[in-house]
Amino acid sequence: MSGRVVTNIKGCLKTNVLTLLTLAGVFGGVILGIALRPPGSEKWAQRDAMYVGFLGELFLRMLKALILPLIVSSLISAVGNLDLSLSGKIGARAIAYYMVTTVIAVIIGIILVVSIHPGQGNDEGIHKDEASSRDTTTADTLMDLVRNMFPPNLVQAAGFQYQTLLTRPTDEELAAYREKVGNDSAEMPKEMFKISGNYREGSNIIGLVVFAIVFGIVISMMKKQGEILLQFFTAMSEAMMYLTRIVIWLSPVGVCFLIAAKILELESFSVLLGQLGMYFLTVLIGLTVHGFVVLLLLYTLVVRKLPFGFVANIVQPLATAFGTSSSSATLPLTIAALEEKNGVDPRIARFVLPIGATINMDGTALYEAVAAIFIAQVRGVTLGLGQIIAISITATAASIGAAGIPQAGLVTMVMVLDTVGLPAGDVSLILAVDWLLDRFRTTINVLGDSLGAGIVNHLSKRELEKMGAHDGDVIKVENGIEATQM
Ligand code: 7O9
Repeated sequence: MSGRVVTNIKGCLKTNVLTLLTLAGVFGGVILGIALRPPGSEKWAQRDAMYVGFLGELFLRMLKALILPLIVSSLISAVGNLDLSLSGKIGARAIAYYMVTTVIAVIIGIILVVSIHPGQGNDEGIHKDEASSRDTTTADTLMDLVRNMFPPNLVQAAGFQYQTLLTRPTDEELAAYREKVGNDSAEMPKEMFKISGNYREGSNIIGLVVFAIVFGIVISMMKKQGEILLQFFTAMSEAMMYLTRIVIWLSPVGVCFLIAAKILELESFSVLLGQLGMYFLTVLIGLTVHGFVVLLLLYTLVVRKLPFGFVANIVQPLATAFGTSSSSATLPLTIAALEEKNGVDPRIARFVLPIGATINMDGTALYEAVAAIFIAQVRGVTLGLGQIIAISITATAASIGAAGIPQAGLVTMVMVLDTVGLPAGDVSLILAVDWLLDRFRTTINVLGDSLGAGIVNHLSKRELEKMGAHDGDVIKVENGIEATQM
């Protein structure tokens, strides 16, 4: 017994050391970047920056390797280990939390951008790239999202996402169209372009998540017959967490070099102080208010406990989210921190967090709403209440669907701009600061997912206890067997 206490204390010390090291990695990366490229000097050649970022790149590759087997096995094992009615309840609680918090995030963003008014109504001085136009319509994008939920081939879904393609008319077709409408400078509307589809590189995470959840439900309905599969996926999920606990130790170094390399290849820092400065600040204030006031308040009210200990325990994944700007790459570390330090039941963490990483992006929703209205302000377009509501709805939808849309970052932003008739190319107005805002909003995304898991865990505690204690390793399969025998 005392041996266990000693190992517990050792483990506790170990994990805090890791948190401190990761934070040191973030600051070390900033300092290293600035030291290698003093303010005012030219950006580094891409190749040289790549050398500096190499260790960070390796770290990111290792994390990404964990994601696919981890989410599939975790979801199947978590859903399979729960009673059907209970997994339904837990899922509903999580979805309710995601909806409420995302809507609040968008509202905060809109209130701030309308009252701060960062776009002065002239676009001089903002660096513009060549406008990139996109042919697919918003309806196409949303239907692709639904198509991606049902992949026809699971092996293909591990590497490719479906995307609708519209083909512009050939010269002859255009001429025929112009003749028909009797106007020789008319453009053919997008709706008349030829439709085809192709598979783009990038995992179809939404499809895999949907399949894994349904598969978990089926295994749980099969009772005894499904036990061997449940054991397999539970052991798989454990193995991936073991791997995570190894890779986690690379995060200080990885985060440090990722950030340093990013600083080396930046165009310039001055955009942060110029016209985009106010926009940058607006998003940053919004993210801070949402993440550190609203979400923490919500946690305190629901769980009836101060949230600071909980947050202190997830600083390590938060710092990694900042360093990698990817909430999915951070997911293994988020699960580990919640289970091992915050005592969240693995059946909750492994069920709710992969879904949260996929569809719950408060920071992204807030950012997209602010960005669209900022661009309208810069363009001198006045938006009515109806248009602002339309932006909120699309920004919410875009944040939920991002993982199911190929090339989500740009595409979803264009979708939001589209709702108020702003041209796709205007995305380029904000690209200069996007890399940094991405890091901040990813951190808030991970914070939102984690607090959500904590809240759902609290709300579901009694039901979980009724189902049987659970201690996070393969033993839980036995609980599953007991449950099915009753
Ligand atoms: C941000 F569930 C998982 F973990 F397996 C999972 C894997 C991949 C979940 C999601 C994804 C995924 O591909 N997500 C995705 C997210 C794809 C495209 C865009 C985004 C949006 O990302 C955020 C943003 O840009 O605002 C942010 N960088 O949270 O990672």
